[in-house]
Amino acid sequence: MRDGWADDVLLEVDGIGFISAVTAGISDPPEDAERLSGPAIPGMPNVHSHAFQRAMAGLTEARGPSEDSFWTWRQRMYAFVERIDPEQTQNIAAQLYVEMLQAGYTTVGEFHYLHHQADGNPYDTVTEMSDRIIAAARQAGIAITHLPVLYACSGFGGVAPEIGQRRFLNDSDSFAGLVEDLVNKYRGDPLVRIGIAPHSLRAVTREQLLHATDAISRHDFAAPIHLHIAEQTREVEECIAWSGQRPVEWLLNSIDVDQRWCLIHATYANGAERERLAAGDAVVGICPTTEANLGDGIFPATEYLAGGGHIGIGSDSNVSVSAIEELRLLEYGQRLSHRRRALLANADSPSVGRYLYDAAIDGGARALAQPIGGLEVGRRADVVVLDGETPALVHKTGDAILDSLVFAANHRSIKDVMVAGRWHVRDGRHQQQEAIFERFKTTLASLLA
Ligand code: NGQ
Ligand code: ZN
Repeated sequence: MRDGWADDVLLEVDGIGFISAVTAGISDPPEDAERLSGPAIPGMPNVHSHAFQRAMAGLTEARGPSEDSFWTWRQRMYAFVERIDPEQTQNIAAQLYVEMLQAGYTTVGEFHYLHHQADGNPYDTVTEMSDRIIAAARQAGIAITHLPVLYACSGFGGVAPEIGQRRFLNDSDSFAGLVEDLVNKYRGDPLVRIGIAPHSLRAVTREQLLHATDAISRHDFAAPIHLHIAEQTREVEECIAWSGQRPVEWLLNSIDVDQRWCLIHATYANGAERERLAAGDAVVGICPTTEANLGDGIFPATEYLAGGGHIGIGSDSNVSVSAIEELRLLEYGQRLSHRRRALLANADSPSVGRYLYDAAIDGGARALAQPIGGLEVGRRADVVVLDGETPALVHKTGDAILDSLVFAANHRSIKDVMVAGRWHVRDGRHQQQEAIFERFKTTLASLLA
């Protein structure tokens, strides 16, 4: 990918699912080589997901009694959270991860905060809910960076949590225990990486943030650290009222934000904050469909990327499960606000589809700390094969394939999907889709009853 498109490529995959050789111009392939049925591109990392929210997709689109906002949506989300048990969580996540694979995502960053029982008490096994999420990823075959969330407060400066948040809460010690258990449990699985996610600056104090980063660094010094930041104007105003600083400003002034960090949303990073972010190694995780759905605002990606910033994309609330839609809306948001075209591109990469795909692969690989990021030797064989016989892609070549995929196609142009050298989607169908869908149906029936 980094070197561009090539024809007649022989891709060799070793016994543990890594690419061991990439050779172009092979007109006479070995007899046991499998011929791919269309153009192959790297699988897309999805840097930000809350799996359980998939089960409420489409159910918060009607007006409520007062003006609808991010905050009224959050009340409805909290009400939904009350009802979900571990088995249901697994069934929802497995269905979601099947859909992610079918949509071209091959690694997911699961920002996981639904830790406890409905009354707020921990499960007998504190990792129960995390175990269910990881079991779902294994069922579907998607690689996962699991990010257990530290949630301790309900506002800047250590405000006590609300009742509706009781399934999310930990203190620094119980969180360190959760992280340790998870690291020990999943150490041996190459498709599972454990990181952490302090939920937001609203949900942790500086001391708790430092404890949380210590808790993971003790086991894994390169583990990813994700947090929500500056998504809503109210959040920016409250941060200024508390600290005299904007959220991104506060974070950059208070913590060493290095390449392990992924700042989710950062919608309201101003010019100075964006420059500081772009000069560093952290990734901004943009979630265009959810940010649009929740009425957040538009991240100034044109300016940030022109300044050298790193981005990943995320499906967040999972109201939409499509890498194509996220990338398309990312560019369209910029076009609508600047009233110009072809904004997320540059002289080296004038194709918007190519530029966005490359940027999201690079930043996504870094944010999820997995050995992915291109069809290159030494990286995991996470491959998406497109259907060159769909109307949007037929007779397209080179970067026009990615432009057509991002702007003119839909998931029906995604044919086969491989993770670590194993096919999980063939001809658009996931190998386990029927069984997983049956369990999802049962789960939805009882949640909606
Ligand atoms: C979440 N989602 O944790 O699911 C949040 C809403 C909050 C997004 N920020 C809750 N999109 O931020 O307090
Ligand atoms: Zn989120």
